[in-house]
Amino acid sequence: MQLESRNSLAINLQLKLNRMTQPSKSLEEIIDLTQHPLADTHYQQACKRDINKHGVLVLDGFLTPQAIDAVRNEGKQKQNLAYYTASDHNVYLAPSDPAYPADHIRNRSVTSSKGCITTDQIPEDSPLRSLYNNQEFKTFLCAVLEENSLHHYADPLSSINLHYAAAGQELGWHYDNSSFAITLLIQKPEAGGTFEYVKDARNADEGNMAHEFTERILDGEVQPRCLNMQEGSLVLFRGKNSIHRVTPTIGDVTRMLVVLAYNKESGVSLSESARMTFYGRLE
Ligand SMILES: O=C(O)CCC(=O)C(=O)O
Ligand SMILES: [Fe+2]
Repeated sequence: MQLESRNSLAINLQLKLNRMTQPSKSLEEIIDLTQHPLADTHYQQACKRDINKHGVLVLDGFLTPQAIDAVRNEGKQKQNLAYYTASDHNVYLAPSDPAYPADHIRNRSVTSSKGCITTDQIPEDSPLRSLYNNQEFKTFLCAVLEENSLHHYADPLSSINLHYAAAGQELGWHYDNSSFAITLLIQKPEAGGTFEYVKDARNADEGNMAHEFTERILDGEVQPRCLNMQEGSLVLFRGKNSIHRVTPTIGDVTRMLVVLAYNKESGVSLSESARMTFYGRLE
C-alpha cells in the first residue's frame, strides 16, 4: 500500500474515532438549569399548571447564549439547503369540502411561506441533537405535557426542523393537527414574525369547528393575543384548538425557529404526503 493512502486511512480512522468519542453536549451547556431546573418536580408542576391555564408555556432564557450562537451559526451555514414552500391552505389544514362554497371559512384560503431544513441536515454535534435526545429533557416534557413517553420520528427528516422566514414570509392562520408543539426561537426579526393566537377557538374533540367564530378571527373582528418570544425561549403550545399564525417577517433579519417534534408511540413516521409538502422529499 502506498504511504500516502496508508496515511489518509489513518487520518480517516482517527476522524471516525474522534467523532465516536466526542461526548454529546451536556444539558448544562445547552440549557440554563439554574433558571429552569428541569428535574425539580416543583418546577415541573408549576410549568404544567401554567400550560394548562394558558394553553401555552414560554420559558425565556431557556437556551444558554452559547447554544443560541451555535444553532444560529449552524442555521446560517445550512440555509442554502432549505426547502422553500409557499402554499395556500384553509385554517383546518384539510382538503376543501365541496359541501361549502369556496369563500366559506371551511374552504377559505390563507397563505403560508417558509424554508426548512430537516433532521438529517442538522450537524452531528449540534446542541439540538443533544437536547432532543436528552432523557432529562424528555422526562420534563412528559411531566408538563402529561404524556407517558415521547419518541423520535421513524423517518430521517421530521424530528428536528429549523424554519426560516425571510422578509415577507409568514404562517397563515391555522389549527394544528398535533396536540402540542415544541419550539425554540433562535433569531428574532427586526419586526413582524409575531406569533398571534386565540385560545380555545374551537373544540375539535367535540367536533365543534367554530365556523362563525373562526371567520370573525380572520376578518379581524376578534383581538388575538400575541406571544412575546425572545431568542432562546422555549415555547410549548397547544395548537389543536387554539388558532394561531405568525405575521410576515419585516426587515433583513430572517426569523429562525426550531421545531422539536415527538411522537406518543415509537416507530411512527410523518405521512408521505406531509413530508412531500414540507420537505419536498421522503428521505
Ligand atoms: O413559527 C412558529 O412560531 C409556530 C409554528 C407553527 O405554528 C407550526 O409549525 O404549526
Ligand atoms: Fe401551528
